[in-house]
Amino acid sequence: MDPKIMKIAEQFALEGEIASVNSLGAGFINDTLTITMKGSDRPAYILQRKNHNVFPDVPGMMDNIWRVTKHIKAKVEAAGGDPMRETLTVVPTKDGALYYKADDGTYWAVCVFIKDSVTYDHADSTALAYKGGEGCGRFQAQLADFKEPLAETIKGFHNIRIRFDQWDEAVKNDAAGRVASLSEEIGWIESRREKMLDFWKMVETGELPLRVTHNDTKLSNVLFDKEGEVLCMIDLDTCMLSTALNDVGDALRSYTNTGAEDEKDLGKVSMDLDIYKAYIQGYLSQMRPYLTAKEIEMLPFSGLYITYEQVLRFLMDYINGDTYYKTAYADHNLVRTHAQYKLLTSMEEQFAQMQEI
Ligand code: GN1
Ligand code: MG
Repeated sequence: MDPKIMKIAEQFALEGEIASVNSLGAGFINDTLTITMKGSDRPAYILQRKNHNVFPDVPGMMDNIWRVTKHIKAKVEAAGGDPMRETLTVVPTKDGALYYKADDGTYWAVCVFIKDSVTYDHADSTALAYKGGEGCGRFQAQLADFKEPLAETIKGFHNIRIRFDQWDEAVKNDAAGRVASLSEEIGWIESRREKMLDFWKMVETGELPLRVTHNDTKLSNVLFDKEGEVLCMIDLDTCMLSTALNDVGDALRSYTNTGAEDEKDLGKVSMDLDIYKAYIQGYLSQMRPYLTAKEIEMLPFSGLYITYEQVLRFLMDYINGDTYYKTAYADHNLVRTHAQYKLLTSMEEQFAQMQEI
């Protein structure tokens, strides 16, 4: 075991003695490890290196997570649930801080590992999509009365106006010298610019209200128990104020895709309408009492909005020379761009049916 990692794990107020720390993999942004304590063969904690380039304000981020999970715990307790399983539990350092800054400048945080839980990468049944929608809807509903200020952990995260500022800059700078070869892909972004800004204007004017949202609602960020019931939403790094529709849109982007996010065979990529319907039903089972008529009207478009934004983000990272997302091979971000664009066009083709549902 890496003694550096061991030393970091030892900074936290863990119960017992550490037996081992192992990599858990996954995520594009942070590095995630599990901590197993002596006398047990199962992990007791999750240790994460928080990506400080992506999250410039780690203290603000951890403070958000602390307060949001505290709020949810009170809700779970009032409903007779288990507050240690139905939301994340942040474990402070021995000094009482919510994160640890190591000598090399890296930032670390620990939460309790929720035992007997599962995550899924693909929504291959409508039942699973419904449950995921329910989980995300419950998270938003539990936080509907959370009125404390929250740090904006990534500035303009799902704000397409800010994304266009970054985009224009990236295309102008052409850091990796790739722009000349990308005229078709850049055209995909430009041809929809006004339409996407029109949606965001509704957030700017208040026509679509701000709520406490998760902002990274892919299926693998929903934790299930072994019986298939949702325990809680995990990966709360991007929890902040936005429109509720961004959570729906990001989930639709992830759940309804019949292919992988980075699928090379575009014939495999499309939007599954049955999964769409099931997700929306699950979500509305929790959130319908809170949503305005305008929010409900815009549910279908939210899928297009976030999928478009993801096309832009992958392509922008490719233009910038792959500085944001972890990549596994040279053109990975371009492959992701094409696969997400295929999904976007599939949503556009089925938009009338989405609205009907
Ligand atoms: C990133 O790190 P991960 O896998 O939770 C990204 C999301 C993207 C997603 C694409 C903070 O999520 O916004 O939708 O990759 N998170 C951040 O798979 O940028
Ligand atoms: Mg994430």
